[in-house]
Amino acid sequence: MVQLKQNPHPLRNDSFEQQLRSVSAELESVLRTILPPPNTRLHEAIGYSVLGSGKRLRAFLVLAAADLFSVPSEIALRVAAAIELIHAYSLVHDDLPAMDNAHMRRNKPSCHRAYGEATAILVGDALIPLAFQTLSSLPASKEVQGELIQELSRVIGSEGLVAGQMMDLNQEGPIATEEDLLTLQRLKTGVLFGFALEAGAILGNASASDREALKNFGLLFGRMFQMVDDWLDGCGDEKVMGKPCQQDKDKLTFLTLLGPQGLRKKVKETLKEALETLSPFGEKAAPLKEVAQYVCQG
Ligand code: GRG
Repeated sequence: MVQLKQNPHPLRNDSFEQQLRSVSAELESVLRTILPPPNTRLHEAIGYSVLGSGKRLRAFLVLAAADLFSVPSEIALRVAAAIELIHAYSLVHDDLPAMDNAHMRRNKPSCHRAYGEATAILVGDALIPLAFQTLSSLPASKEVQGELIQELSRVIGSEGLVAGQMMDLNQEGPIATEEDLLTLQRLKTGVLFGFALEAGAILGNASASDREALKNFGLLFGRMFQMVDDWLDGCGDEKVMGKPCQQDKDKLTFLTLLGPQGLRKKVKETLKEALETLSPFGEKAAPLKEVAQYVCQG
């Protein structure tokens, strides 16, 4: 059995920003126990891509969802780490010259700019099995491990994240309608947020209806997140974003589709809808409500 660190629960602090910082700090220590030591160039590049930055929203969502069912934070943090490893892989590969060709990520040169393209591809390749290894060594029942592994492999595969990336690169035809855009964003962004929430429910042996409600919250959260990301790309500050803006001005995005005012209205409506999905959880869902409101501030 893996030895778990007994720390105070990172969601037991008063302010939301403090909770997010606590989750990030706890996650960072768990990630350091999971990642290989920086004893090779590949391992160094893995650490470069995973540690030290990122908002850790997906990790926060796992912790907040798991806490609804009183799952120990030490277990939820390991699942959060697995999701953050997958997220890091997707960013490293998304930045590659054959994809978005992005030079900066998290306020520093993207992995391929720092270590070269071949190494960046291999960093992503190595992060995927590391995430699944983390789930398969989780101190939880085989059923819980199995469900997490099955669902994560589904959402990141060719009917999930990878399908979203294909669409985003126009490899499945042009993104022409609002419906195309909603599908693209659900696959590229929504499903991993959906899984973060569902993972909390799986860990907590939640009822089917609670699990569904949380997954729906995650999907709406992802849509809202992407709407705000589009708004920031068009109207935000590069220094705050840590990456160049105006990258999507020639694409169909929520901003080009709805305009700044229409987009603000849509974000508000989506927030309302997302918060409604949390009604079965009452007061206990406060951290989830706060993270949704935080994301909408942009
Ligand atoms: C399969 C190569 C491949 C990619 C999958 C998920 C994805 C497609 C690409 C990731 C890149 C991307 C721009 C996704 C859209 C969602 C998004 C804005 C991600 C950035 O997430 P943040 O802001 O990142 O939470 P931090 O750095 O805070 O962790």
